[in-house]
Amino acid sequence: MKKLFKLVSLLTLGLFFVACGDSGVSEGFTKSGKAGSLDVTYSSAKPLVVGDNTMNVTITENGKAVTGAKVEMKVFMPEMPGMPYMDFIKVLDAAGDKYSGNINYSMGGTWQVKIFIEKDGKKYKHSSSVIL
Ligand SMILES: [Cu+2]
Repeated sequence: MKKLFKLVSLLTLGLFFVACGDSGVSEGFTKSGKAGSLDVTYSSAKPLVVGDNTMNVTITENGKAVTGAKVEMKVFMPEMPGMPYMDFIKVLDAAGDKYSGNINYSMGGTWQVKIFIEKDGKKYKHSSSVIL
């Protein structure tokens, strides 16, 4: 019941953000793409910041939610002059059709994003990037 309330709160919050999207205030982050035959969306209710971010991933196949998958999110920054390679890897927690977890972006700049999905013995990969 508590979970349901939380979900409803999040949905309400989501609607609020959509409704207020034009103001540019408190706008979240969303990005979508493919992982083989899967459609992957990853998002954050708040704009991405340097440090901790709660990232949510939803996956569909032919418009149908993919549940029971193992979803791992990896963000990394290649080595640059004066900066070593850095990454952050997390197996996301599954709740129904939503996978979520904390991702720490340790500095500003462009982060490569990989989302690894294992479902029914098959492996999929979504490649993306975010700029902080
Ligand atoms: Cu860097």
